[in-house]
Amino acid sequence: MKTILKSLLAITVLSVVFTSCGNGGSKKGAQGALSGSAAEKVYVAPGEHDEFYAFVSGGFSGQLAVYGLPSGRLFKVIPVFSVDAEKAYGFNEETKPMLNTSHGFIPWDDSHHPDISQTAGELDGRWVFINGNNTPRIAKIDLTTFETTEIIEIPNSAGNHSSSFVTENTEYVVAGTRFSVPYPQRDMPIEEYKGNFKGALSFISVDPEDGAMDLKFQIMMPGFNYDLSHPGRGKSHGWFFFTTYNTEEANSLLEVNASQNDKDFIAAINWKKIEEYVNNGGGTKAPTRYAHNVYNETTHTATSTIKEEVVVVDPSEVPGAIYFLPTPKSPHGCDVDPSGEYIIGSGKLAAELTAHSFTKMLAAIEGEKFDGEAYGIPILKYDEILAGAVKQPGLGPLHTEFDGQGNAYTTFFISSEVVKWKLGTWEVVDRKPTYYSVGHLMIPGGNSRKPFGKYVLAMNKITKDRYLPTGPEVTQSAQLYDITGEKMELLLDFPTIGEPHYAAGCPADLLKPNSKKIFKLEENEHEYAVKSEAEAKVVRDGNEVHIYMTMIRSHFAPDNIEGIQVGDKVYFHVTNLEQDYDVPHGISMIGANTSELLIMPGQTETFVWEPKQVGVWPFYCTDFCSALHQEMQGYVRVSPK
Ligand code: CUK
Ligand code: CUA
Repeated sequence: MKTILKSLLAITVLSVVFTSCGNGGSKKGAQGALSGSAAEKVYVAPGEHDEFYAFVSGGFSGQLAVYGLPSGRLFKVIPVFSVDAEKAYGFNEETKPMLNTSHGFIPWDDSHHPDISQTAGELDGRWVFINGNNTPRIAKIDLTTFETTEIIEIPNSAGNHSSSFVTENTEYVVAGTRFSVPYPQRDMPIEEYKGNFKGALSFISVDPEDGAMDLKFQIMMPGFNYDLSHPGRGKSHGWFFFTTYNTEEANSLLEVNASQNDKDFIAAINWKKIEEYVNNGGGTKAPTRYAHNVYNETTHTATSTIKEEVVVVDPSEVPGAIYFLPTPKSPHGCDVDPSGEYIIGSGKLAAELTAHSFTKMLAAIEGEKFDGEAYGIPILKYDEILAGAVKQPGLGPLHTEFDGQGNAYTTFFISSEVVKWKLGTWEVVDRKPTYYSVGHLMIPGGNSRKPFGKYVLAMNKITKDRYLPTGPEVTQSAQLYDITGEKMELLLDFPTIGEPHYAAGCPADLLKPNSKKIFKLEENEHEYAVKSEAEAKVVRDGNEVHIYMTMIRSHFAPDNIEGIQVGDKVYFHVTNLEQDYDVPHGISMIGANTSELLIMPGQTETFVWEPKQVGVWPFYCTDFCSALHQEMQGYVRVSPK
């Protein structure tokens, strides 16, 4: 096995070399091969808008980046799991609770899979969800404000990677653990992994009205590694599918290797059945600790609550709800086509792509066509559920999306390409190189019942020589292909934030009606908000000082503040009185151990300053807001204690 892995690695390197000089056969390479029409297709004239939004995961930056397609222009980096000095997220007092966890304040994570909320299997553009891998969390971003408004920590989980995909009506956003861990978590020998470690699959309900998330139940699965997942849709609505690897339950994946077994499983979970069981009082209320953080858009303040209980379900309690579908060679991706019939498994080390049939799966369950069981969970017979396989399509298949026209597009990491193939006939119809080593790909709506099959966006792990060099670290990138014809056409490369894993895209029209939201000053219920300059004031309480400050073009009130002493803890509660779209003001204070605040119209934000030195110290507006922006300033006089 070691040699196979080694030779696969060698092929990776070779394929990179091969594709980099092989395409086009000249120094111009792929760029030179692009036609003028490619440039036209991605050109969005000054002042014009893009046709699609693309929400691209920021990987180890912990954030979510918003691009326009087809132009590839970056519009916004939405802070999610990491502090962001530009927006004061995680620095100001209002948003700090968003990054609270059962381990304390964690200012970073690794974000992987965004997914847009759905109604009846189609994108509805209300929220986008994304997972934090490292300290397991799921975040919800409100697509009227493009701000993170809720984060829920996932207990009993580690490497929260099968996440965060939504069911057909956003009944649930689902999270799965990559690592199995002792359950309950405790001090025990690692070599006793087998049988003692468990893999939690978590179902977080989403309130259809206000989107409030609630960790409804966790299924404590056998101690495999769980990887990508996707919900059933249409005929398979009510089911959820998760790939697994290391079904050997080896405690080291290095030498004992995870690939002894010819086949691992896709776990098929009938969540409707388990939901019903839980709704009827089933499951065990188990003690645990996890944070649930909510940003209130009226008070503009987040709160963090530590929850101490979760409902856990052992698979044996609900017979007939979970089955294993044997799938070759450590499957990574697990994708369900728009009709809900085909479940595509991508064995990282397999020579083919496996498509299971949902209809056949139900028949096999009905006919009890089992091939033994694992921990009491029936393993379905491979031949009974197989719909077909795409033979020798490439090397290292990872992820598949669909165009809604009967075609599927799969990424191949090792052979660095996107391969287009036909559902049902399993024939390959086109392939195009990526630059290089593509991970996920995204078609807007491509994991829903209604894909918008105009473009596919490939997200690459390696760029080598594609951009101007920037020292040892080179940007990662996305590539846009036109998929309206029989053959794909490469249109554009653009750099990304952090490592782009997955992305979610939708037509811009879906969000446009709501995406210019501003908050009404009179509805601002922030504890320290002031609604006019007349209310601005400085209040001392022992050595705490609260400054109720306003900002409007082009001054602060109060602007000259005296009576502050070394050793005071000074809270600046600053309200932006503006009520026009796109008129934020900023504020920063010399020597403050925080970032600037960038405050949106009608909102209030707070930072803390603990002056250490006597003197008269200036503050100023950091956002060029008017012709008199440079006049928007003030002083604080700091006297000895
Ligand atoms: S993973 Cu990145 S290439 Cu996190 Cu979805 Cu497959
Ligand atoms: Cu306000 Cu510049």
